Amino acid sequence: MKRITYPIAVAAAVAALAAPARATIYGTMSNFDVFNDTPENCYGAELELEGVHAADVYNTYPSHFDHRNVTEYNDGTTFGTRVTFTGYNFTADGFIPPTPGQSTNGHACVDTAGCEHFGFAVNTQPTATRYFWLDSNSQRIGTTPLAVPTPSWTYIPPAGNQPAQLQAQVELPENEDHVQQADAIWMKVYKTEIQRPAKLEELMSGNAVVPEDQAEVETEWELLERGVVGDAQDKVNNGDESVIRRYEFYKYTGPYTPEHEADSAYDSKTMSDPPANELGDFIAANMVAANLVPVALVQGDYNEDGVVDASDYIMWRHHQGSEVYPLIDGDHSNVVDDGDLEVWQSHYGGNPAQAALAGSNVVPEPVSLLLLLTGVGLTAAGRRRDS
Ligand SMILES: [Ca+2]
Ligand SMILES: [Ca+2]
Repeated sequence: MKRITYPIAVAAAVAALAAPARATIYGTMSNFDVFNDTPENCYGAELELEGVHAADVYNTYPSHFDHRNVTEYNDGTTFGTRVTFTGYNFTADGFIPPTPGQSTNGHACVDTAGCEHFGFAVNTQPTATRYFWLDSNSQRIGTTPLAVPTPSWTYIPPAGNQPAQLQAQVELPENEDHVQQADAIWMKVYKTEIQRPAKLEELMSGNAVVPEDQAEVETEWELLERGVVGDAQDKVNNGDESVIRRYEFYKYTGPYTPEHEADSAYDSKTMSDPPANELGDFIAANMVAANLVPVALVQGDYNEDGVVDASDYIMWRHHQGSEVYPLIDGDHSNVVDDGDLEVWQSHYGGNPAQAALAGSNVVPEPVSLLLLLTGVGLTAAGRRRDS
């Protein structure tokens, strides 16, 4: 177990030192659940990625929306990309405000009404990330972003005898609409490194790449308050290609000062956990990865496993007609359609002759694969002629 303290005064100096190296992180991704904490029913969501061009958003993970729209914005001082999800399809009534005290482990909302599971993968890291719920007219509900603390990364390349270093900072979103300062929350952080790039779909609670064991605890407990930045800096071992963190957030239920600052009795030197009366419900888990080497996206590799095979066909078939799976949109037509099947076919096994044959709904034995592929290939060709 490793405990790290966070001298806030040092953070600015570290950030300044590291600023020129920002671009050397090749991809960042984030995966998490969010409950609707607005007073209204929600029908859509908007993800705002500051400092990121639309072409650099290469994957997203919405669970329950029919449509995805990606637009760039530029207000003269900052630019970025907005990814807007509409057409909520889990229930007709949108998703309702939550029951107080509900919690999530970072993947529960994939199949649960009342909350939503989000993920995104970008080729450059955003300078800020904001989330908004949308009403039935696709308008933002309120002007304050959701209270999803979002880590940002800074990479310092190796120099001389010094190994590369990676700094992760967590900042609570500003809460400008409220006269009173937002509530404090507890944060616990787990960390691991792997020797290959992480994938968005892997960043879910329970997945083998996600650090969740006590031995992988990086920050035992830290109390976050508005304006306070939590950050961790660590050496990157040779060969590590991805650094993955799991952030857990819990309610702070301890006393506050008249200025609404947390008045906690927690002492990290003498206590392993916060006092029982200060540690409230588990709010959320946020899985975040930084890929330190470029990821070569293979055309037609719709499940990101590095090869173009029948499993990519299965991905394509399951999501036909969807507008929310950019990774499967091989021909960039903004919808999963026959054009993407053609992209898959032309890269199948690196062999165009094999690619004339298409897949099945199970991964079959080699011999039956050919038969199954032939049948489905004909079906797909027939549909194209009809359209
Ligand atoms: Ca594949
Ligand atoms: Ca397409």
